[in-house]
Amino acid sequence: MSEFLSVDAFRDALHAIGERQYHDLHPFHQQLHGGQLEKGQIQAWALNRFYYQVSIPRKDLTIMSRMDDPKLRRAWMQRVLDHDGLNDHGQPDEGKVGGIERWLRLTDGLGLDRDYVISLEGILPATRYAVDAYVNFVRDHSLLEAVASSLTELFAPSIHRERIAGFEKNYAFANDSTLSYFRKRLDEAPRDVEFGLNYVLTNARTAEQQRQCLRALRFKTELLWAQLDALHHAYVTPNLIPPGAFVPADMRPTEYRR
Ligand code: PQQ
Repeated sequence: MSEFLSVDAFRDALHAIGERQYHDLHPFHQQLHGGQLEKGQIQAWALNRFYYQVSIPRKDLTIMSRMDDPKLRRAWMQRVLDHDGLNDHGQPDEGKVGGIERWLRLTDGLGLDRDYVISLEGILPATRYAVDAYVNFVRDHSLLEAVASSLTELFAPSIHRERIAGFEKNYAFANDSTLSYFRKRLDEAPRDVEFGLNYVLTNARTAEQQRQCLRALRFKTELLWAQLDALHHAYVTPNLIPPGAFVPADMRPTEYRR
């Protein structure tokens, strides 16, 4: 049995999970940010990641449905609005455009058809399973574990900064519109994560609860990692695209036969 950790030791243990296994370490991200991917491979990443984007508000609303305290729900509500936005059009309220619309500006800039992206028809089987696992996790575990699972956002601003710099340096599609999602998250994520981290540090009152939180955060890093494994397998090497999944214009899909 592990023992109860001091607040500082518990915080360090949460951070250590990010150090060890956050998806900034994944080769797919390193190639993406380092300018080593072709446009079709980046299209595949953005298309698949769109399912994560649209599922985040479903995940946050699932968490909210488990909260009894209106104050807590009000605070958490901001996350849903950040992604869903208060309008879709930009002018004159550009600041109120949500993350989903901003992500679609990225997929527009990459030359993907919006209706196809929104249809989710081209995503990889593993993307669907990994993302759904997140929504199911927050439904099926304690509220404390659900909040803890969101704490990968501790590590997201640094990957977003790396991505903005890497895209600007390496890819012609990088511009204010295609980067707007990531720039906006740099303001939003620190506020979310401060709240979430505080909640977890305050409400994990036993060694068992601390352990559950650490496991929840680990589970989350794994589902992020699994998405990149699947992208790498389909679109980098061995480049085996599952039947029905998106095929970039410059790739010839393997024919699967019985
Ligand atoms: N994670 C959440 C969450 O768990 O509630 C919300 C977000 C993330 C975002 O809005 C993100 O943009 C985001 N971005 C990345 C990334 O680009 O690597 C990772 C994560 C994450 O760690 O879950 C999030």
